[in-house]
Order: sequence, then C-alpha cells, then structure tokens
Amino acid sequence: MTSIVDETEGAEVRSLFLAGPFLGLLDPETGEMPEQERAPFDLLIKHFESQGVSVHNAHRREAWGAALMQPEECTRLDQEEIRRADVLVALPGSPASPGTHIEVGWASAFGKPIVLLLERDRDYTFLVRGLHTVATVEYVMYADVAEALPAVDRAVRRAVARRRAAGDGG
Ligand code: 5HM
Repeated sequence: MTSIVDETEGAEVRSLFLAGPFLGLLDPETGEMPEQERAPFDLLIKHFESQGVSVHNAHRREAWGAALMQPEECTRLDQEEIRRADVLVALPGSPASPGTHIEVGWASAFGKPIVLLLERDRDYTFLVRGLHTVATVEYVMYADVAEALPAVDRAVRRAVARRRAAGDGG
C-alpha cells in the first residue's frame, strides 16, 4: 500500500504578521496610502482572516497612514507581534521597504517561518534572495496578488510545517 505523506501536515496557522512597504507609499498630499497601494494588503488580510487566521498588520492598525505611530511606539509593538506570530508574510518591496527588511531580519533571527512575496521582474537585494540559506523561507513570485492567493496559502502551510518539522515553531 502506498502512503501519501502530506508535506503540510501539522501546519495549523493561528496568527500571522503581514509586513510590507508603508512610508514610501504614502501620498504626500493626504499622508495616506492611495487605494491602489492598499489593495494588496486589504486583499491578503481579508483572505487570511476568512480562514480564521489572526492577522497583525501595521498599515491597517495605523489607518493606512491617517493614524501613523511614532517610531518609539511601532517598533516594539511590531517586534512583539512578530515574536508572537506563527509566520511572517512579507512583501519586501521594490524599491526596498527599509522597515520590512528589519522585520524580515527579526523574524529570521527568531527562527520564524517566512513567506516572501516577490513581484516578477523586479529587483530584490541579495540577502532577501539568499535568505532561504539561513532561514525557513518560501518564496512566491507574483504578477498579481489576487491570482497568487492559492500559491500564498501553500507557501504559508509549507513554511510553517517545515519549521515545525525542524523542531521549532517559535
Ligand atoms: O520603511 P517602511 O515604512 O516601508 O516599513 C514598513 C514596515 O515597518 C511595515 O511592515 C510595518 O510593520 C512597519 N512600520 C510600522 O509598523 C513602519 C512604519 C513607518 O515606517 C510605521 N509603522 N509607522
């Protein structure tokens, strides 16, 4: 009898931290993220929450720029939430989001599983491209975030399962 091994067995995900470019996307006139820049975050948040996953996202927390926190407030909060999360899902951004790169660094140092969403035909820094050599990383290459959702789900489950199989879920 053939047994089928489910590579995502044990990949229950209760919480995730969604990171991505923020300050660089604010409209200088309004101080808020324009609708089209919010869209991928909004979509991902709704998608994960519809599956019962608790999502921590600073863009939404800070009302898309309308309630921007001070550096002294958001830094500790973000680090605590990443420490608490089962997985970090990040859009490193191209051009690179400085804050997101710090968050990805924290997550890898904490041993968290990481899913990196990389837009096709864009440039990403060497340490993002090579992060899988030192951390549990799944990459999703996308042209359109909505179309990539099934691939994102698979990547999240795979990253979490791989990390747990390695003996540390964080
Ligand atoms: O450098 P940038 O703004 O692109 O950094 C974005 C990341 O830093 C987000 O993933 C968010 O979690 C965090 N951040 C935050 O929590 C950033 C800013 C502004 O830089 C903020 N709150 N006000």
